[in-house]
Amino acid sequence: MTDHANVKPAVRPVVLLTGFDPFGGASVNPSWQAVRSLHGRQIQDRQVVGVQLPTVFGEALRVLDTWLDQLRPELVICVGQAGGRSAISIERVAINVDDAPLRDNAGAQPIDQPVVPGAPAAYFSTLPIKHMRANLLARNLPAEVSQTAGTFVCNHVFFGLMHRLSTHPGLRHTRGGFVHVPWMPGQGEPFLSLEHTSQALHVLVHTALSCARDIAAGAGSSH
Ligand code: PCA
Repeated sequence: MTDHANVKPAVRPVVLLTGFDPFGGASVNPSWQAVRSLHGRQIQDRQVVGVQLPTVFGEALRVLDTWLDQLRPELVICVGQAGGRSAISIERVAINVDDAPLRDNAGAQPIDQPVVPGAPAAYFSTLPIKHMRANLLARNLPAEVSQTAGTFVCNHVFFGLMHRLSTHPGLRHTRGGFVHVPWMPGQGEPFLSLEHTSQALHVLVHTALSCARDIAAGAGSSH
């Protein structure tokens, strides 16, 4: 399911942002609310396209792949909710593991399964994660680099994205990664206002487009 199925093929470079639908009994997901608020915006002369992914193993990646094929974006940032985290979490690494702590929105709960059989154990984000953290902190937005995106649907999508970008010839120049956002008000604590989460995503897109290399070009941050 996507909310923007009528988006035309790109005439200008595209930034693809994805968020998830609510899961685990919640009625909202701030990742989608924030992504939706940026849909249709121009950032550094790029067109931002926001797409909602289902919180469903397998199906989320099928939807993502369709949009990657259609848009051939320059940059992809997938966004998910991480209840309990207090900062915008810029993920460093995706692992080839599905190990669901709860059922997804289709009732599945894979345990100890690969996201992509035969694929590498892990991929690093190709976003300038330290620059992104620095630019958020400089604007008084809470930010951290996270070493794990978990083993639920978010990591599944992050891994599937990075595998696709590293293996599909048409996406060789596309950079991508994953960001977790805190709950929004009303979901529990700690929370971050939707305005701040949206503002943070805008800063992250801007930073990724501006910085081809990271501050300290090391593991996972040299692209
Ligand atoms: N967060 C979940 C999946 C969907 C979402 O927004 C996760 O962290 O895996």
